Amino acid sequence: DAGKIEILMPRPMAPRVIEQLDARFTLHRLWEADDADAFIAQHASRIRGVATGGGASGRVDKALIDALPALEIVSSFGVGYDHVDAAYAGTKGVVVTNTPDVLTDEVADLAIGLLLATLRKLPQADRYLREGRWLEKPFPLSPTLRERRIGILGYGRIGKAIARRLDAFDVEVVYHGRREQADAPHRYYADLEAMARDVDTLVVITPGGTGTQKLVDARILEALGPEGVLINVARGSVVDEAALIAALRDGTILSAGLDVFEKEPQVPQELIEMDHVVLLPHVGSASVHTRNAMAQLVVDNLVAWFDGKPPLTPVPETPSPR
Ligand code: 8YV
Repeated sequence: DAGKIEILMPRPMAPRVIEQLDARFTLHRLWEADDADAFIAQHASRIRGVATGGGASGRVDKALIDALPALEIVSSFGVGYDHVDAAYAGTKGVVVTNTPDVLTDEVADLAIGLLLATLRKLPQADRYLREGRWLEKPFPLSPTLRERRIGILGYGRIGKAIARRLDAFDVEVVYHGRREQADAPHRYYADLEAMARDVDTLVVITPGGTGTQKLVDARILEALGPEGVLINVARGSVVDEAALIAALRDGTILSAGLDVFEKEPQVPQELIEMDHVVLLPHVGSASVHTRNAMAQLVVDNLVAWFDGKPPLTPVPETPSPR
């Protein structure tokens, strides 16, 4: 393999990523090393790219970036890249890429499904039937999407796709984000609490990371009110989970549909025991079709870069690459 460009993969990724990287590069599988630090030290001077799938074992932090002096690019799986210190990578001239666009519709579809499942209690109704309880009496009437006012927290690519879908459901949609967006067909709130007061349904689809830590806290949940429904398809870190559990327990809000949690895959027992919430194991983008497209984009970013071309989907922290 002399002369091949060397890539580090901290944790296992999809077979199609591994196969394609193996064919083109020398791929170092960090998870197979007995001593990760020694392994990195041994290969560090030649590693020019990192491919990562995120999660705790896929973090690319300052320490890893500093340990790889020849590093040029971090190709990360997922649109969210809070597991990569992209700001620090930027200061070192290291390109960071993510996998936007290819998952936008999939995550927006899931958000709508989760919203409807939560309001109309679809998982509960399924359990009810299987338990034979329909034979005794009809399933209790559910809350509704009708006449709801929905606030989208995070009006980026996926937030807009969710808003577009909701327009077809004839409900009022408004949004909050860092700034008002030109030509947006939905009303903007500069203040999240003011929006939470005016709506009864909050859909969280803002990036994770330090800037959005616990943005949805006890105050916001209180403002959402007793008919309030919280849908989170973003990151668990954006919601104060302890405050959410308290709000669900004491009726401060009505219910929640959650695809993400603070310490995934750990889900608080209090939530698991609540029958009025819908809980999903982070499946927003998790269809075969979309995960394949995301995996391919991880490969294509590395191939483009090492072919001397610009990266396909650099994150904004990356300083004007090529
Ligand atoms: C993935 C996601 O499950 O794209 C994202 O930001 O949260 C999901 O599509 C995750 O990135 C996998 O690590």
